[in-house]
Amino acid sequence: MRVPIEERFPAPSVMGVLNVTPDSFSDGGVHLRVEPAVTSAWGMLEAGAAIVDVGGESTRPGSGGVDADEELRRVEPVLADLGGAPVSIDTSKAAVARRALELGVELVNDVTALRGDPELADVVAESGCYLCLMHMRGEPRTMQVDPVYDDVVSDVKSFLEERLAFAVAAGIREEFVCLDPGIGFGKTVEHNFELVRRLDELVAIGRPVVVGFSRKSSLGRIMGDPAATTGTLAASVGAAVAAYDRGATILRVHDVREHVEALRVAEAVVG
Ligand code: HH2
Repeated sequence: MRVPIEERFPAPSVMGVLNVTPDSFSDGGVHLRVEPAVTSAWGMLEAGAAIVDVGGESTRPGSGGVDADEELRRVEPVLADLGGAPVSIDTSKAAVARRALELGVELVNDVTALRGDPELADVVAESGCYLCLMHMRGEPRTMQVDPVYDDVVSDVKSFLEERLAFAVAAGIREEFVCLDPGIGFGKTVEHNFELVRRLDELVAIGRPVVVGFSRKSSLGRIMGDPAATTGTLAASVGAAVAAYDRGATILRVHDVREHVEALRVAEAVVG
């Protein structure tokens, strides 16, 4: 029997990112072959990651997506080799999630918050796995074209509350769901920082909050490069610690060891 997600992932927990893709914004091509991908995943777990998030489709700004067959071709051998390890699947597709669950993943991380594939809610409900619902304005191909909100935090909060209610109505247990503001998904630099600044308003929904600021372009842009497509490791760690300080439970990061060390210090300070 699964425990509630807040017991399985006490704050701060680190989710390591493993993109089995040729084109992810910061690590495209690095883990395309099975053996290096699996070695990296074990390295992340040894470095203190609570879970490794395996993805076979880039959702970087401008990307057009891949079909389920291609996504499965990328992730299936990696998941099969990682049998027994704590792994999540970063997918919006029911077919990919179904196979990943057969191979033992414990969490489905859906950047469309159950809007991408009408069958995904049933797959999650039937398996009894954990679920991450993320906010995205628009779709990856166009999401960074002039994103506008009345109030970004209120808009994201209403969206996440609505998607949580949708998930629960579909038979998914509320205590298995975590929520994510979707840093960089249809947001300006200022939107992203405001979401972290006012994270307590999202924490108030009552579900654990995931924040994935790692390496994202807003970190490079506030350093003064308006054309930055990534941010540095140090900037990523700063953002993760700030998010934890404002109530984030799970930090989704590429560089696990450094984040685990920084968050352990931040946790000791919090006491
Ligand atoms: N960010 C990315 C992908 N999936 N999932 C959640 N829950 N939160 C995020 O912030 C998030 C996510 C984008 O980062 P990455 O996976 O490194 O890049 P790409 O989509 O290009 O593969």
